[in-house]
Amino acid sequence: MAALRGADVLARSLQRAGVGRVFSLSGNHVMSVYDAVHDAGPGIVHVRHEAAAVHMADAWGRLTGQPGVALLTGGPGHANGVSALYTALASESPLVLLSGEAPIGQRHKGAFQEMRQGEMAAPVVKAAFCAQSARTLGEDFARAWRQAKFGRPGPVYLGLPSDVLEAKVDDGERAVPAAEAFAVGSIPLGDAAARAVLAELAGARRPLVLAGPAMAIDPGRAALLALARATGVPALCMESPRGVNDPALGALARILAQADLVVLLGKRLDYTLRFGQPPAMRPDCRLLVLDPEPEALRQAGFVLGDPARIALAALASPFEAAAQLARLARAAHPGWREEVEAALRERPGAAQAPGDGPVHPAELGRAVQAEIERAREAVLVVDGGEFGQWAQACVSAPTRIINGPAGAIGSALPFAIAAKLARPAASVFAMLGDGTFGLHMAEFDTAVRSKLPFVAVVGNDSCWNAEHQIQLRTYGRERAYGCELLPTRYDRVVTALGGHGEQVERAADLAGALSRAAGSRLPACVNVLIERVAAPMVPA
Ligand SMILES: Cc1ncc(C[n+]2csc(CCOP(=O)(O)OP(=O)(O)O)c2C)c(N)n1
Repeated sequence: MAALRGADVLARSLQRAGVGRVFSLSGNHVMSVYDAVHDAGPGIVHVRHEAAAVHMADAWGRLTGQPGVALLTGGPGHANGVSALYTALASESPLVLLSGEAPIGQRHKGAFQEMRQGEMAAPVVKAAFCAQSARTLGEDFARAWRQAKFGRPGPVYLGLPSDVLEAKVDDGERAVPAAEAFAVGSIPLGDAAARAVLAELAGARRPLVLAGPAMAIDPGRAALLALARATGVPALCMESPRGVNDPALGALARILAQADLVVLLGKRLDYTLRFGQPPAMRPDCRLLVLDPEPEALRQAGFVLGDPARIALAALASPFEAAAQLARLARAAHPGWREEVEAALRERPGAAQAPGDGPVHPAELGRAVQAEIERAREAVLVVDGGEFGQWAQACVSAPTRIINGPAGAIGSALPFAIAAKLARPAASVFAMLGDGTFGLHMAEFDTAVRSKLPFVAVVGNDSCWNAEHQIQLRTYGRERAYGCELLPTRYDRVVTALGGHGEQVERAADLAGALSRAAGSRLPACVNVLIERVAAPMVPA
């Protein structure tokens, strides 16, 4: 039987898991893996910044349900990727980060780029560990894969010392795990607990089901819709860093303040729900906590400070629990679901009339919506900042991914590139502010090289406006300082990198520019000069 290097075992294990692409930036420690995938294993999308590779793996995980895989080099390469793990962690997105590490044989001797990489990743992953031998590397990868998917999904870090990658294993094929090693079970909600939940729902007047970001994916939204239909109880997903002020959830804050029972379906009781305290929630609002992690059940009582408000706490995978409840339910609560759905559709400011000056973000939103509706299949990607909130309020698509509860800006361009890879038939639109565009604009080169067209719509107000708005609100106009940007031609940056670029200064020119960009079959940027306005807000 043939001997294989650890790198070959890894490449074949990736293949066995069904990984078609890894998102990577090269470096000394992992060149053996590049060599190994040349023969067997996934293709490589080679990016321009390590954080972009991690963001791409994150989007891949959200769109396919299978962990996205990022492959980085050791030391500074790994460090560059770490901050993007936080976005995946907060969005509960399954991901495996593989980073090369200094050889085990040189550890503590001052090896090139030696760094405590697992410790560096630990606060922003579900688990972090390091491969110890070529023979067990395949099993390590399968373990990382299962951990990324199981329970509350999230990122897992596996370190790859370069001497482990280069070591030979006799009979190497046997070190590649069987397909079953990548299978993941789930945690069912028992029938008794399900009936108890349904009895509580039946006894409540204004119940709500709130799901966590793990369900903000196509099958999750479908499961929540089925649950709402079966129970008559509004069931929605919270994934915005603005929590109850999520611009895509209209008057959620008003509705939540009326609820007498809230089911947390894998949804953490955290800042997004104002910790369950009045006035965001009624002091007598009871909670049912269904979560795949025992720690989250304990945490809810701690955060609330009043365990008596928790009527029931049970371990369950949210998908399983939603299906189980829908199967056993009988619809009730006539009128309440309709009232909630109407409130969630409220969009103050969205009907903004066209003016003569710079384009209002709501107008831009309407133009993008029209383009999305023309597409046979569309994915909408939205980043943060004030423009991101307008986009989330005014634009929708059957599949949408946003920066998520982490509240970090910068993921939209990498997300869009991975989205085109995950959904080749879809038209992909990314909406982001001009400040945010700068974080990963070099990824247009990745998109051009990899032939992954999408349309980036930049709301260009020459400002880090979200922070500028904080200055206006908190310190006053005369003390607004340091958040100005230039009206840069980001469209020309994209043209220079080989893509399609357009600048739009008047609302009348939006439709033409967007449709040319979508039709260009190139990675495209429509740079729109917009009004500098605060995010939309539903009055309390
Ligand atoms: C990684 C990261 N850095 C900084 C911030 C703080 N931040 C949030 S929104 C924002 C401004 C974004 O500006 P832009 O993309 O131009 O959008 P605008 O708010 O102007 O519409 C900043 C700096 C953050 N959330 N994440």
